[in-house]
Amino acid sequence: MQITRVKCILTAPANIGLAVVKVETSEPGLYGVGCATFTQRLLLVRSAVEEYLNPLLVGRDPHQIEDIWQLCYQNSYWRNGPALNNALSGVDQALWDIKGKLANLPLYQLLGGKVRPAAALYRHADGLDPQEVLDNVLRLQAEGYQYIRCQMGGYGGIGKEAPQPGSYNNVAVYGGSGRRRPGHTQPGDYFDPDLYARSIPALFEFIRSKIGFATQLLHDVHERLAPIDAVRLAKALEPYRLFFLEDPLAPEDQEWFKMIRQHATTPIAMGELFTHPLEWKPLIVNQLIDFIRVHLSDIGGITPARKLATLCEAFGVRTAFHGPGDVSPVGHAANLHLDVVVPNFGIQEFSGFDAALEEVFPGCPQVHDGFLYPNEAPGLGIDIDERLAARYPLHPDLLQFRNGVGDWTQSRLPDGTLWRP
Ligand code: GCO
Ligand code: MG
Repeated sequence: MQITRVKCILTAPANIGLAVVKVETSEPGLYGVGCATFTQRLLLVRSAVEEYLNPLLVGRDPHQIEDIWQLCYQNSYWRNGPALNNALSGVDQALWDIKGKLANLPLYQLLGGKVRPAAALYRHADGLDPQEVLDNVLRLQAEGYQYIRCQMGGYGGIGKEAPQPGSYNNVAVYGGSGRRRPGHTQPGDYFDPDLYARSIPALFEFIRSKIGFATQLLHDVHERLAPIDAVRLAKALEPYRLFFLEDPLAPEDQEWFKMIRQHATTPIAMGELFTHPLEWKPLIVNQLIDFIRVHLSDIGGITPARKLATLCEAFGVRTAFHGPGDVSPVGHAANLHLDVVVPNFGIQEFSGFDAALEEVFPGCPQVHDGFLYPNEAPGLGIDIDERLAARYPLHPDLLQFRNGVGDWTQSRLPDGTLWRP
């Protein structure tokens, strides 16, 4: 049996650009699918898949997953990075899908079998004020969710202000903080880290006073704070007993995790931006984080993720794989097959599937009462209907990530400095 073609399909059923790799084989009707979604740079991933990996892999034996993974990883000499890792993940997940189809077993069986029937999920509650966040928490509780992430005003918090280039003395900004901006700042998604950091303990005080402590609560800092302010926030949130505080620091600020540990017992989750083993290794072996939340396709797929989960197991770190809307349903299925087999599973982030996604991706895993259940079909148990996928082409702006200058990946501090989104 040989690989006959490796291609990359781009589609946006829920208006988020997704990339899915299909590996076809010489066996009639036998193929696999894998998630390769790097929504901000989809064209780079497609080029890596179709112009580099396809010629490298055609003619090879699809059984040899580890060898093919190592080949794709080493072949460019310079390795890692989100574009190459996503392309590699697409191939890797598709090969595991094929392996399951050949064995006529769902992937979780090949990975050792279930240690739990389903994965507990966390969903996101947001709102512009504490009451609106609470309303969304109550709605998710009523739907059966026992883990809820609370944000107020999205990443960077409340009080964001529309850009006003060239104007002086903008006083009444940032939700009444009175912080001023210098003149002639550039357009961007302005936020005030201080106002944000102060608003979050107050939010959790309010939510806990209304719902008590039975439901687990989480929060994502999304690297918006200066390191010492992240330390301060982790400490301030202790009384509200978070399940975890997510991405309190940027990967570049690694050394500061020690400081968080010295000052706070709030559990720490980290890693959706990781693409290189050297980013996670020190944090795990020095027990500086509690949950690893890598984005499976950004580290290269199932093959490295199961090794990473095993490394974490040895150091008491639990998994919390990244599960936003810019993971395709194929990627969510891959997360789930690992979630049900790893002993050190923590939680699974989930963004929900709308009707269009369910239609384009037959076999989407199903949610019951806050848990996500894998299906019993062989391999990943999910497919892509290419004809339907083509009905949701990417608008050129989505395809090339030509988002407006005021958009969220052009975040700025009150004085105009560009900051991490
Ligand atoms: C999360 C994430 C996402 C990312 C997104 C970037 O925790 O779900 O932070 O919302 O921002 O995946 O494209
Ligand atoms: Mg996050």
